[in-house]
Amino acid sequence: MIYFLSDAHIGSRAMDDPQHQLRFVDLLMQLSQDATAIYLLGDIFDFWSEYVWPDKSKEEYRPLLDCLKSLTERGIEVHYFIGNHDIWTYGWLASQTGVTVHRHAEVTTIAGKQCLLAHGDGLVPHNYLEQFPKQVQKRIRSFMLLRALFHNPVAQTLFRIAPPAWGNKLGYNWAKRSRLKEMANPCGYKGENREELVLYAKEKDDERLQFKEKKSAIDYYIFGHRHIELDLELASGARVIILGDCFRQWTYAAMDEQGKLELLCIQEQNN
Ligand SMILES: [Mn+2]
Repeated sequence: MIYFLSDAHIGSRAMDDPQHQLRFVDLLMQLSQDATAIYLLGDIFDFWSEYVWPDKSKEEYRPLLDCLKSLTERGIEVHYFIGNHDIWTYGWLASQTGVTVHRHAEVTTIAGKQCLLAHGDGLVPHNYLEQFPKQVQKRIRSFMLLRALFHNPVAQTLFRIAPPAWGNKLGYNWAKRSRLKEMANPCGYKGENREELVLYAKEKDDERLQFKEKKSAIDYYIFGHRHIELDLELASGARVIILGDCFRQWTYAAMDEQGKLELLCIQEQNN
C-alpha cells in the first residue's frame, strides 16, 4: 500500500495535546505494516526551521524523527513535501531521517497512476485574482507577498543565521496565530467553482489535454493544506483528493498496488 498524509501540525503551540505527536507516530507505525511508500504532503510540523547553529529544541520531535528514520531504514520510501509551515529545511531533516524532501509540486507515477502531488499553498489558476473585489485582491496579494518572502533565498539565509531561540519564538508564534485563526473560523469546502485547488486541477487538466501527445493525463491530484476532506471526480475522469488533516479529522489516503485510492479516517481503521 501507498499512503498519503498531510497537515499534522506537530508542535503547534495552539493545541494543548501532549499525545498528538505520539498518536501521529502510532498511525505511521500502523500504516508501515503494509506500506511500500509514504507521502507526507506538507505541514507535518506546525513550524520547522533549520539554523546554522545547533538547535536543541528539535529534541521535542525525537519520537517522530526516530519513527521516520525507522521507516526509511526498513526500506519504506518516505517522501516529504514541504508545506507553508515547514519550508525552512535545508538538509538536516533528510540527513536525520532518510526522507526525500520535495520543494515543489511534482507529477509522478505511483502504482501505474499519474499523480500530481503538492501541499497546495500558492497553487491558484491563472487570472484567479480578477474575480475578486479590490479589497479582497489586496488581502490575497499580501498573503502572496508573505509567501514570496518565506521562499526568498536571501530572507531564508538571514533567518538561518539568526539565533534559533529568536527564530523559533517568531515562527511558533506566527504558526500559533494562524492555527488559532483557522480553528476559530474554519473555512469549509467552497464548492467546485470556487475551491482554488479544484480550479487549479481543472486548469492543469485542460492544459494537458491540449498537449495530449506529450503529456499523459493525470489520474489523481492529491493535496493537503486546506484541512478539508475532498474526493471529487472531474469531467476528465481525474480525481481531486484533499487529504483532511492529522490533528482534528485524522484522515489520510491509501492506494493499493492496482492504483485504487480511497480516503480513510483513523477511526475506521481502528474499528
Ligand atoms: Mn498548509
